[in-house]
Amino acid sequence: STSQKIFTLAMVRKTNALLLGLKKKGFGEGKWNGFGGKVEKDETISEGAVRELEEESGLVAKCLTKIGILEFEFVGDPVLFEVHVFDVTQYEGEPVETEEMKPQWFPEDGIPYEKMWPDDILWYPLYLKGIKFRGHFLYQGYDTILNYTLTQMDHL
Ligand code: 6U4
Ligand code: NA
Ligand code: NA
Repeated sequence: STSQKIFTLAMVRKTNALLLGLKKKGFGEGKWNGFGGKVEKDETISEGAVRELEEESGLVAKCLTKIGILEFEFVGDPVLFEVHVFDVTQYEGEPVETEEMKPQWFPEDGIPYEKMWPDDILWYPLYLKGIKFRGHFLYQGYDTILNYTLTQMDHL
């Protein structure tokens, strides 16, 4: 039987720049990524997004907008990973390096896709244009997308 794990991914933006974190350990180690993690039993998905962003970057989100839902399957793994993606345009604090992440601002035309999950180059352009989306990706290992769907959404 298939089980499902729910994750958050917070995308932090300022004018023409995006904050990414270099993941120092765990799932996605060595990749540049948005900030997030597993949603816990006692919290909503939005609460999880706010908590994980603060744990990993030091920033406190003041305004979150859900912009996408991404599903990941890995060949040989029965778990379906569901990642809820949020745009964070208002926050308090300054990014700090944490145990998990090293934060850095990137210009929108200088995103380091070659050091990111291979699905990111597919959906970031929608995100950066303000288009909501739903995606499903079948991975073989962590580097190869065997097939995927990506759909623009009016509502999530
Ligand atoms: P623990 O176990 O508490 O240390 P936790 O921080 O809860 O870990 P983590 O860091 O394993 O969870 O969560 C994975 C993070 O990676 C989430 O923010 C979702 C994100 N993520 C997963 N697949 C991704 C992908 N293909 N593209 C992407 N982000 C992805 O941009
Ligand atoms: Na995390
Ligand atoms: Na966590």
